[in-house]
Amino acid sequence: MYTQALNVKDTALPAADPQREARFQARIDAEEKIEPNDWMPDGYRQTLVRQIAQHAHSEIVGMHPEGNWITRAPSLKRKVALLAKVQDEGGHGLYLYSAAETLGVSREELVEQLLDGRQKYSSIFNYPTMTWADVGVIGWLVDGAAIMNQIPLCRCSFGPYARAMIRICKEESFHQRQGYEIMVALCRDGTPAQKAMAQDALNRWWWPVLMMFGPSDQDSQHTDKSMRWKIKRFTNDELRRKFVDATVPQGRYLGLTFPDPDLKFDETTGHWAFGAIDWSEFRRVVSGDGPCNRQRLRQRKRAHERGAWVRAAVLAHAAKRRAREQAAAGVAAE
Ligand code: BYC
Repeated sequence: MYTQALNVKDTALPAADPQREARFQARIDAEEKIEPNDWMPDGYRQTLVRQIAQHAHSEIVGMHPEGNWITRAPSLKRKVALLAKVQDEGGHGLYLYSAAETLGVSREELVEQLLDGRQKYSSIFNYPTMTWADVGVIGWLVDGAAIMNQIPLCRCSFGPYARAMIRICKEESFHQRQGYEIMVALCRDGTPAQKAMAQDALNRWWWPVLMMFGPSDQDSQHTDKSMRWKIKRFTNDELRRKFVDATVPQGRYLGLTFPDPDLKFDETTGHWAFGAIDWSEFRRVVSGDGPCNRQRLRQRKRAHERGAWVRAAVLAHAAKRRAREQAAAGVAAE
């Protein structure tokens, strides 16, 4: 739906055009949406392509950790819900690739850049799903963090991204609830062994989930510009803090303990204070050396190769249909 009449990057434009940039910034400040055929600074376009592509790749690679449990879900009801959730993630990836295509890049280019390592996907999907409780924790925490980060993106200044995010957020909130409901079943209605399994999953995922929000504000190289352009509405640290505040009471209701001895409610600020994040782990995972980085990319490459015949068939079908339509239009014109 976004792929008609694309605004292809005009390489003849001068590198900087202060007047146009000022008019562009005034539109952003007035909360107008920027649409694909509107003029935009190169940096704005590049930031969006980078972020939207990384987001799309995260949705697609994010299907793997949970997909791992579809065949082993503990009941038919759980299997149906998980299957639907994983399919939704595939759908989110497709909306996002379409939104990126309005900026003049093709989905093929973006997928190629994911597969050859030039583009990233979220660090969180490089961790393994060892038990069924990991599926609960992913829904509760990973989707919970995703919603916290993505609700503000519904107000992103770039129209196609903002509109895609509205639908994605509705689906993500269902994902979060299905995850939390698994946690309730394990922790409040389950056996001591099930609760221990849930605690173990929380212990392994808590810190990587906090890293999902990105580096701390002082180390985030893109936040200032993205906030000025209203691509981002909150900084990484602001969203991380909101997430911790929302999540700690949920964990307490489950009777779980967060793996952070420094986690405590600060009466003066009204927020939960938490311990130091190990940023060396984040950097290691983002640079390709996390527990599952190699496996995830291997799986994606294999899936891409195995899907080659589907892409060829779809293109051949589209070409045949176009030829038929053109022939029919030619007959009608005679
Ligand atoms: N992992 O300047 P910063 C989902 C990179 S999918 C890897 O703060 P920015 C789901 C960053 O790219 C969830 N890399 O960047 C799916 C930059 O490097 P480059 C995905 C990260 O863009 C299936 C550098 O660090 N959500 O919910 O201003 C199942 C400096 O960072 C990460 C999105 O993609 C990371 N975690 O802010 C379940 C949301 N964090 O590119 C759930 C959209 C940072 O210069 N994206 N980096 O080489 C965003 O909101 C922003 O891009 C971020 C980072 C907050 C993630």
